[in-house]
This record gives sequence, C-alpha cells and structure tokens, in this order.
Amino acid sequence: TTLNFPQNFWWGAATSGPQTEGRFNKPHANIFDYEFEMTPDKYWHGIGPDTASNFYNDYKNDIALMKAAGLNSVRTSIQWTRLIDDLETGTLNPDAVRFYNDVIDEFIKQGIRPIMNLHHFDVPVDLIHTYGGWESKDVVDLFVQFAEKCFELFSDRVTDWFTHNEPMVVVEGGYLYQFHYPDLVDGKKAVQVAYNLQLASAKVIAAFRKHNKNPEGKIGVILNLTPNYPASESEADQGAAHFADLWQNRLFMDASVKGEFPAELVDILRKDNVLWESTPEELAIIKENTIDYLGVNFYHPNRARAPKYSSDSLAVDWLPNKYFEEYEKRGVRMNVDKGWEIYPRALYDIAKNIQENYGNIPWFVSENGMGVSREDRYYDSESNQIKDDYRIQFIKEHLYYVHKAIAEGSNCFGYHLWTPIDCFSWRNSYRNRYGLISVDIRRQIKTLKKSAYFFKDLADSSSLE
Ligand code: BGP
Repeated sequence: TTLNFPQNFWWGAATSGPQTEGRFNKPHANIFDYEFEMTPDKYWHGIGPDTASNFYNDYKNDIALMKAAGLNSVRTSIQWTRLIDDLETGTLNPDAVRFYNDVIDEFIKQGIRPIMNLHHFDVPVDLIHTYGGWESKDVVDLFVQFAEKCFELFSDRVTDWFTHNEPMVVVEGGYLYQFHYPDLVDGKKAVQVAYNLQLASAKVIAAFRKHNKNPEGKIGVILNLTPNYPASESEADQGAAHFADLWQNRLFMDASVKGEFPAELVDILRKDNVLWESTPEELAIIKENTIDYLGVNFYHPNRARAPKYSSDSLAVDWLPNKYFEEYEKRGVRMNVDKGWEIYPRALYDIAKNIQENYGNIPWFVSENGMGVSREDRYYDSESNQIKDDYRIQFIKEHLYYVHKAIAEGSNCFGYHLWTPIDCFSWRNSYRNRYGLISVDIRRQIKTLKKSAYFFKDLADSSSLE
C-alpha cells in the first residue's frame, strides 16, 4: 500500500548552529565550546565544536547537498554567541549578520524553507559565570534582547521561528543529571530554570508579535515530548510514570499551549518547598503569549519506574540504558549504539495526546532519528555510499504512525529527521552519526548516504511505498 501525505508537507531535517558551524569568528564561547576546551578528552579524533562540520565556511556546498537529499525545509539555529558582540548591550557582530544573511538567502535560493531556532542549549558560558545562566531572570531579558535583534534582522525572509529546542533537556542536563554544563544536581534550581525558560519563551513570543516583519510569520517551541509508560503494572511504577509525564512533558506543553502550568505539578512542588519564584505580571505574560504551532522531538519513550522522585533531585528513574540488560531479556527493541529504545508507535500516542488534550494544535515532528556509531562499517565502495538501510527502516516505521495519526485527524504538517549532515554532538562528539549525508571528518568530505536518495523520493512524491 502507498501512504500519501498532505500537500505542502514539510519534508526536512534539523540541526543547530553550534553543532555545525564551528567556532570560526565567534566572539563568545557557549557552554559546549567551554566544556570541550576544559576537557580535551571529549574530542573525537581531535574534532569538537571548534570545527564541527564547517558549516560556517562550507554552507553553500552543504545546502546544495541538502537540496540533493530532497529537503524542502531545514531547521538550524542562530547562535547567540555569534550574533551578539556585547552580551550586555546587545551590539551586533557584523560578520555574523553577514553570515546568517548569506545562509538564509542561500536556503531560499535553493527552494528550502529556512526555520530558525533561537536557543539550542547554547547559552553563553559568561552568562553562567556572571549570572548563573538560566537561574537568573536577567539572563531571560538578555535572551529576549538577542531574539529581538534576530526578528529585526531576519524576519522579513524567515517566516518560521522557534524559541527553544528541548527546554527540558536544559533543565535535566544542567541541573539534574549532569550531562550539560554547569553539571549541577539541584532540584530547587532545576525548577527555577524550568520556569525561567518558559518565561523566556513567552517574552520572546511577545517580542516576535511586535518586531516580526512578515504577515506569514509564526513562532513556536520545540519540545521533546517523551511518552512515559510505566515499566510495570505496579501502582508505584504507574505513579512514577504519572509524575514523569507532569514534570517532563506537561510543564512546558501546558504552559506553551494553554498558558498555564499544570496545577497538580505546582501543588507537588509547592508542598515540597521547591516551587519557582514567579510574579503575577510574569504569569500574565506566560498566559498571553502562547505558541502558534509546536515542534515535537521524538527519539524514544521512557519506561518510568518507582521511586517517583525525590524533591531535592527531582530525578525520575527512567534512563533506558541503565536497564539495558533487562530490556534485552524482555525483548524490548533497542538502538544498541545509543542505548535508546525504538518504539515508533509512541509517535501515534503523542499525536493523539495533542489532538485530544491540546486542541489539535498544528505540530510537526521536528526531530526523529537514529544515531549509529562506526557507520563506515556500512560503506560500500562500489556505490561510494553508506548503505544505511536501518535508517530507512527507522524512518518508514515512524512515518507509518505519523500517517495513521493524520488519517485520524491529527494536525501534523511535517517530518524532520535529525539530521541533514552528520553533525557534532555535545554528548558524543562525532561518535554517533544521524545524517542523510556522511562526513569524512578529517578531510571534511560530504557524501550522500543511501537514506538521502530514499528521502529524496519520499519528499518529491510526498508518499511512502
Ligand atoms: C536532541 C538534540 C540534538 C541532538 C540529538 C541527538 O536531544 O536536540 O541537538 O544532538 O538529540 O542526540 P545525541 O547527539 O546526544 O546523540
């Protein structure tokens, strides 16, 4: 059977500035530039954020390759640490203005819709050292200042904007699980950071409504909506799953779509004395400035298990790779390289949740993908191609459920793979590869994988065999 997708469906791929551009001519370091500088053993064969995939110098070639892979839309991000020269006063770095103008124009010239995100974990490290980063509401306002510059400079040509990518990962990585700088474990701070990120998103939306130059312009947020299924039938695991859903998903989702935090979560946090500090004025801004549309990043579901959480760490016990052996015994499908479960049906559950509980707001899959290490194992010299059939299979299975949801009325308008071209990652540098296009990292040679040809057919026909 053939699965047909709607007209004008966004077929594309997502990446971010800090993961592709390299540090060339950047006036400031973000937290990853800083971490890699401090911990050289994080580098993969000498490659880190300073080179990445050299998009800063090679963007024309990269965009041509994206076109060859059939992408009609691509998301990347504008780096705060590149665009802004003086972080306090918000003066511009002219080289960055030129660069982002050129990139946007090149996308448009190639017929690719450029989608711009403003925060992809890449807060300037100096703002962590002087203000405590997202713990501080001063940083919220500095971010709004940066966003305003972006709208003034680029919103005549960029119609699609997002405030944050995966704000919950900022909270978890930096303040609970120690995988992003500043690597703290502090439930109280985590809660404040979550609130401040939401406040920042709402204030940026308000700024967009004021400064946007394009009547077609829209703004949203990208959330990693992760279904939390209980690891067992036990009441304790069900309670853990319920809490995890409130904290990991509903906090940002309710606030972004409905303008309000879930009352049940607020009660729990208040009872435990970790509730954020807010003012009525701020809550009114959050209430007023909800999103136009939503991006959903989905890689894997969580299997939540008791204990529910503890209020000083707020850590929910779910990390799938921790239970890897047990999962294997139970026959759960895993992406072994990444330690993530593969469960495409979760995308259908996400779509249904949006349809039933969030007014069927327009949304798209803003990231989905499969990270594989040592992908050169699959290189075929005859076709000069990495034969990534597993990725094609992965995409097909996820699209099956996207299609099913659309057929049942879901307002899903696109599917973006992570990522167009193998890119740098904060957690694994260049170990895991996700791209439709491979990078020979030492020589910076980029080649379409088998999946790129598959994707081109998919995008051109907007249908799947
Ligand atoms: C998402 C991020 C991306 C990307 C991806 C893959 O959470 O939005 O920036 O890196 O995950 O994860 P990783 O690179 O850690 O394998």
